[in-house]
Amino acid sequence: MVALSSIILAALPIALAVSSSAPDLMGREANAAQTESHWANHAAAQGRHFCYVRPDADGGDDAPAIMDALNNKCNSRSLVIFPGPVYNIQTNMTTLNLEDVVIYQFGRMLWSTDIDYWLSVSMPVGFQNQSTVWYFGGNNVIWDGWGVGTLDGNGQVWYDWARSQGNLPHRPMNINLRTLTNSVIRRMRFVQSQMWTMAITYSQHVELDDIYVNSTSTSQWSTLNTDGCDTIFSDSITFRRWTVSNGDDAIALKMNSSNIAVYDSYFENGQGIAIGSMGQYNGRYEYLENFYAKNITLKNTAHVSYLKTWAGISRGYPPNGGGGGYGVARNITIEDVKLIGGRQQPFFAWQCENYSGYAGQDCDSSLFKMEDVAWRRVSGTVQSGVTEAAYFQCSAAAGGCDDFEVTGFDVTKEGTDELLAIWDCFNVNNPVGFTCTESQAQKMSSDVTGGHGSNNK
Ligand SMILES: *[C@@H]1O[C@H](CO)[C@@H](O)[C@H](O)[C@H]1NC(C)=O
Ligand SMILES: *[C@@H]1O[C@H](CO)[C@@H](O)[C@H](O)[C@H]1NC(C)=O
Ligand SMILES: *[C@@H]1O[C@H](CO)[C@@H](O)[C@H](O)[C@H]1NC(C)=O
Ligand SMILES: *[C@@H]1O[C@H](CO)[C@@H](O)[C@H](O)[C@H]1NC(C)=O
Ligand SMILES: *[C@@H]1O[C@H](CO)[C@@H](O)[C@H](O)[C@H]1NC(C)=O
Ligand SMILES: *[C@@H]1O[C@H](CO)[C@@H](O)[C@H](O)[C@H]1NC(C)=O
Ligand SMILES: CC(=O)N[C@H]1CO[C@H](CO)[C@@H](O)[C@@H]1O
Repeated sequence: MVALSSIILAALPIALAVSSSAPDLMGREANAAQTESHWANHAAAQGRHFCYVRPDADGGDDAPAIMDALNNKCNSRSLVIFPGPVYNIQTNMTTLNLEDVVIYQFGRMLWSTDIDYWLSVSMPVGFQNQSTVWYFGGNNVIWDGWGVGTLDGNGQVWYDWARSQGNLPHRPMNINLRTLTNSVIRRMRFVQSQMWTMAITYSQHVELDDIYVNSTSTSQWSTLNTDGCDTIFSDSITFRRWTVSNGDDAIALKMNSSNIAVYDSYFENGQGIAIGSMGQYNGRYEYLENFYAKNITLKNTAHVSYLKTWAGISRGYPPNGGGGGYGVARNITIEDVKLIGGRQQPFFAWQCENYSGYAGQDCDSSLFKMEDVAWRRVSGTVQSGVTEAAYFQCSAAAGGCDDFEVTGFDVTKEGTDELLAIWDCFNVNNPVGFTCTESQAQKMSSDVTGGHGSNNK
């Protein structure tokens, strides 16, 4: 059936084949089935250099050929086709200077499982000791996977190796979108990432549309640290129609992220949307501002969203220790949320991050300010053990949190119509739309060990 339709579609006029508004499956089949000469003509018509990168016939390492295309012949004003089916990635890649390049990826890039090799080459991302095995950047790049193009980190070997321990040194994320500007990544699939799926760093004006992320473990070991995407030192990044199924943050904003937006997305099993953590670097200022999310469905996630800063007292060093940083998280709005079986408080904020031992101490010491945060029209259910709507631990030294708003809240315990009614607050000034119920400071440590998530911070 599939083969037959590809043959028929391949014979159809080009106009249908390249129309991105063609029905999804037909569009994909038609394009995957196009010949090299079809794409060569397409490139010529647009005055672009052309690269058609086939996988190595003997199953050897495809990374050199991919880099050669993106760094040399097809580095600028180009069309690059990856017809597939499978590219074996056995060495690390750096492709940073693309200019006006269109990439159509129909195949799957599959990373090898040589953990020792990858640990030996993983390249620094420049934050929290995070590292990667692919630096990708450029200007005016369109990278389109037509719903089939896939990066597959072969993550199960990493999940089994990590044995549910967080932030192991040199464990690489799949890709670091780095100094990427005015670009679009769409219809791509990212599965079984080695660590984080991706980080976007030093980038501006990037849209990521119709993205599928799934990192699922089949063993007893978890997919801790398999974040969908972290933004760091970046501005104007838009996520549309993401599906994320993983064991950590779906999308996380980290140091100096601004004007980040998420629309029409579905997140399951992980932590939800993370704002932070922040203030991890002693004495350093950072900001997270102008975040907007709308129409988000979360299933079996820890939270809708959580904000976290480290304590004001610095202990240890990143990635696993830190604190003493300051700055501001402000103008954060999350609207039209459907929650299905949330695992913990829908809303969470706290200012005393510290990995082990000192979690929950010095909670009033952070100078990091959190303000102007709104959650509007949040409905759905949490699992039966959850009692609190929110846990907001704001730091006294920062003057507490200002202008926290929750309106249109309708979250009940599964199987009941019992609305969550406990709003556990510390130093929340003039809450809007909710009333803080009496804080129970002594409850704190049990709430905390109950797990706001010992994730990657
Ligand atoms: C591969 O990794 C090594 C070690 O991090 C680095 O020196 C080298 O530049 C990297 N090569 C590419 C092509 O990314
Ligand atoms: C993080 O990086 C710093 C600086 O390179 C290094 O001193 C430290 O040991 C690293 N920590 C871990 C846990 O890898
Ligand atoms: C994620 O992958 C797992 C394992 O393949 C699968 O069972 C699950 O349905 C996938 N989730 C989504 C949202 O596609
Ligand atoms: C909300 O997002 C979902 C995808 O998660 C999409 O199917 C739906 O059309 C969106 N709703 C609106 C009103 O845009
Ligand atoms: C974060 O932004 C602040 C304020 O602009 C700036 O001082 C700081 O250098 C930035 N941090 C980094 C690492 O770029
Ligand atoms: C708040 O963020 C939104 C984007 O979500 C932006 O349009 C608006 O201008 C920001 N408001 C302020 C006061 O910066
Ligand atoms: C993981 C980590 O760095 N945690 C720190 C929490 O605080 C204690 C006390 O100073 C440090 O020893 C830990 O390193």
